[in-house]
Amino acid sequence: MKKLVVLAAAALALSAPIASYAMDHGSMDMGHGNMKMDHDMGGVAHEEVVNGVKATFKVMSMKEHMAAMKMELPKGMKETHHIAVEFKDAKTGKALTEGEVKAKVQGPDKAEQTKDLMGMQGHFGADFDLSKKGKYGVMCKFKLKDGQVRSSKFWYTVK
Ligand SMILES: [Cu+2]
Repeated sequence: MKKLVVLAAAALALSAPIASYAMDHGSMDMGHGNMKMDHDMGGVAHEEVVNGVKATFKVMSMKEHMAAMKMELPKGMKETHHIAVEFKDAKTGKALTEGEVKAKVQGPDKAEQTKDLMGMQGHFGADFDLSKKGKYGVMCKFKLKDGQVRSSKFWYTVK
C-alpha cells in the first residue's frame, strides 16, 4: 500500500511539468492572437518596397509588447525590444506571411545580434537587446514564397 502511494506521487510529479508546459502553449497562442492589434498600434520604424514587396518594420519595447499581450514581463530577460516586420505584395496589397526572415542588429557599441524572426499572425517578430542608448543598425534579410532573397536596412535610435 505504501509503495502504491509513492508510485502515485511519482506519477503526479512527472505529469505536472507536462501539464504546465501545455498550458504555457495555450497562453502563447492567445498572445499571438492579440499581437496583431498590438503591432498595429506600434509606431512604424521603417517602410520600404524591395522588388515588389512592401516591408513595414515596427519596433516596440518589451514592456509595451507584453502589456498588450496581457502577459507579465519575465524577470531577468535581457531582451528589451520587440522588432516586427510585415510583408505585403506592393501591387495587390496582399499580405505575405510565409517565408524565412533573419535580422541582424548592430548596436552603438558595434555588438551584433542575429536572430530568426518567427512567423506569427501576419507578421514576423523577435526580441532584441537594445538596452544601450544610441543608434542601432537593423539589417533584415528575407526569403518569401517566391524564393527571391531580399533585404532591407534601417537605423533605429534609442533615446
Ligand atoms: Cu510579434
